[in-house]
Amino acid sequence: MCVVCGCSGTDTPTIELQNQGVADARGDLHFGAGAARVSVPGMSQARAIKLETDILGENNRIAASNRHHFAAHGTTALNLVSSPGSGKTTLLCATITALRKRRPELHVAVIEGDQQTSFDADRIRATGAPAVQVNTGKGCHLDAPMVAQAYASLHQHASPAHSHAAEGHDHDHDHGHTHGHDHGDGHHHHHDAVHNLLFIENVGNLVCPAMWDLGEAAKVAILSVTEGEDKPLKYPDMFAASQLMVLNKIDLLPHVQFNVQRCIELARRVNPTIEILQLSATTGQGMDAWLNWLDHTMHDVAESAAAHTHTHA
Ligand SMILES: Nc1nc2c(ncn2[C@@H]2O[C@H](COP(=O)(O)OP(=O)(O)OP(=O)(O)O)[C@@H](O)[C@H]2O)c(=O)[nH]1
Ligand SMILES: [Zn+2]
Ligand SMILES: [Zn+2]
Ligand SMILES: [Zn+2]
Repeated sequence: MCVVCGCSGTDTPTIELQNQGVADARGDLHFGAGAARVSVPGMSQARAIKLETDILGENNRIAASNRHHFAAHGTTALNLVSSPGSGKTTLLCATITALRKRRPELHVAVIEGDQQTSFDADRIRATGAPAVQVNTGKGCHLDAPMVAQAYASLHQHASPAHSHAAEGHDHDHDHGHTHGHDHGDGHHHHHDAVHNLLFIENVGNLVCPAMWDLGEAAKVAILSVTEGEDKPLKYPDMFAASQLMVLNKIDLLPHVQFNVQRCIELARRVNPTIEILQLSATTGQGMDAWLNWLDHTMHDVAESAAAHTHTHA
């Protein structure tokens, strides 16, 4: 768990209490049994909770502002989470290519999260879609401020006609839309008639990204059949936080031991309402259902943004 592991650098914890694992009847040790559900050397459970609350609170404040900003731009943002190598970038490249044929009017952009390299952003840019790479260094997840900055710079990549000032964020888009509104934060927007889709590929990590809200409309967990069907139960937070589980690499099913039905059962055990799609990003099998899901989700987001406008009016 990454909030209180010390990587935030805000505080030097003092030794207050030795956290001990709790042994069960078999002698197996549980370090998540305390109130903070995590053990940090030299830090009490109360201190861990306080730090996590402060850091996540600040993140959530910025995530809410991202959500507002996405809505004002008619952008549906999806946060793709998974282990390393499940096929997120491959799926994104195939999706962008398929969407260009199916919905040529749709603007698709990508924020690529990794610890190092710009390989993934380069792969996305090769499809013709704008992409910004966000490298986290030692960080194990994207956070809301990173996404805010990347989204601001994507605006400039995608549409030079309406560049944002990095500070003050004072801009007035006018693309001939139907209506506009003021959020009361000095950030006046007109709604785009054009829909935008923003994919955020999180750092490959099945644990930490679960708890960081980026302002996305939904988290999408990608699980590939080479990883084992028990992953939803072993990493429950990620599957509990996700609206959709994409089971990728189904072209490999004949070659691996993977019980699809059991995987689905385990995912539903941690999240009874999770939607599940099976596909192969490389063969294209199951892609239509995924594209339909994207259509429905964009539609739902547009509807709730319209409802939101009315409450402001
Ligand atoms: N057989 C098969 N291979 C796939 C599929 N999707 C992706 N791969 C392969 O899986 C490997 C990893 O794919 P990536 O798209 O780089 O995975 P990723 O999730 O973006 O990886 P990170 O960004 O490092 O977390 C590559 O060798 C892909 O070609 C699939 O549907 N079937
Ligand atoms: Zn972490
Ligand atoms: Zn804006
Ligand atoms: Zn990737």
